[in-house]
Amino acid sequence: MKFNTKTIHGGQAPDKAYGSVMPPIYQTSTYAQTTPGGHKGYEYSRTHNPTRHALEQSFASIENGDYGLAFGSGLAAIDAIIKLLSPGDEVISTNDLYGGTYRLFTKVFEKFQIKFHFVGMENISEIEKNITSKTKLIWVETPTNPMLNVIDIKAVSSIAKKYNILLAVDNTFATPYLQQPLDLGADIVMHSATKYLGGHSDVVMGALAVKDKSIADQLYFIQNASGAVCGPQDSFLVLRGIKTLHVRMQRHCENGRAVAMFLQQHSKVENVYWPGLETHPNHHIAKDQMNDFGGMLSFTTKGNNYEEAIKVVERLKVFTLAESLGGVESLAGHPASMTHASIPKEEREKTGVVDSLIRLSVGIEDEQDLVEDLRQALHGA
Ligand code: P1T
Repeated sequence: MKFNTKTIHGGQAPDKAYGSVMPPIYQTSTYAQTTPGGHKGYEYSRTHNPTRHALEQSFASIENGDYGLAFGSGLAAIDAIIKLLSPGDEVISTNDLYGGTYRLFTKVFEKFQIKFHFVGMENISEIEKNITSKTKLIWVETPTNPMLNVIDIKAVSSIAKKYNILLAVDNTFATPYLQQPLDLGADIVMHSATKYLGGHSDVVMGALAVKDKSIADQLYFIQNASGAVCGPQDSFLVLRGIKTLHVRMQRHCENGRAVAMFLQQHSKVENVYWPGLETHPNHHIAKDQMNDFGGMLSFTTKGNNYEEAIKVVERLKVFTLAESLGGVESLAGHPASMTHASIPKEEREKTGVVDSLIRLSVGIEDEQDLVEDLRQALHGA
């Protein structure tokens, strides 16, 4: 089955009871048993729920995995991955990453003696320099949030395999429409399904997909034991969202290109970060690893002025100033004060998250309306 068919049919068959084409919303916490243990595969909805199960099969299918898992948020999915580790273990992570992931790593898991090294993985040799006998996981976000750095998953995977280290890839920005990390050698692929998979800014959810049964079994154990699962209604909404992922992504990519081209030639704009630009330092990797370049981009205004950047995002009318990304509507954010405020200023500035940085999640509205909105917002800058 090809990707555009998997989004609609992957892992799903008409419901056995009445043939409903969409999996029903099994809004139940528990299931009747005829005798203790005498049930139809479902006992309690933290452990299994048929609507969630249909969604988990869809996750596995679109990521070319064999096992899928759904969680109550992207961070809950990351939390489950880190719980594969033990005190004393070390993790090497991309140095540019979602602020909430950084906070989870440094403020929650460091307390449990897990050590995190944040490195610029655009230069692959940086990873090997930080590997010790305690390194158990490499955490890659690509493209990164918010600087849109592109990391060579295949190259990182060859290092991970050489040292027998797990490789997890946060595929939120790219989605499996653009890149399929398990096929490039990753052991675990993770999503904030809140974003493009759901696609309509109406659900908070996390997703994992893996090929290896023993990793899947450990993750299912953690999912059930820690209990950060999502409900059936949200599972249904994300299943519905995934059915249009490929058509939405196609338009996100087209509009992303139009906006990047517009910003690149604008006199008030300093830098544009979008992997599709030939001037992007990792464009060659993106071209190789991704099918297109996505709808996420960031830019800085000339003069690196905090107040000026804030005024630009306030003036936007079609773009909504909001946290999050990946929905059909265009959103704008100011990472330094919003999504990445939990990263200390000196740390975030090292990776380029300066005060004038503005991040755009380019939606699927009319391309000209989006460009005109940015033109008027930048006008007074
Ligand atoms: O918000 P949640 O569903 O828990 O997902 C966390 C997360 C994980 N990974 C990446 C790459 C993300 O972008 C996010 C969430 N990001 C935002 C809310 C944001 O505006 O960047």
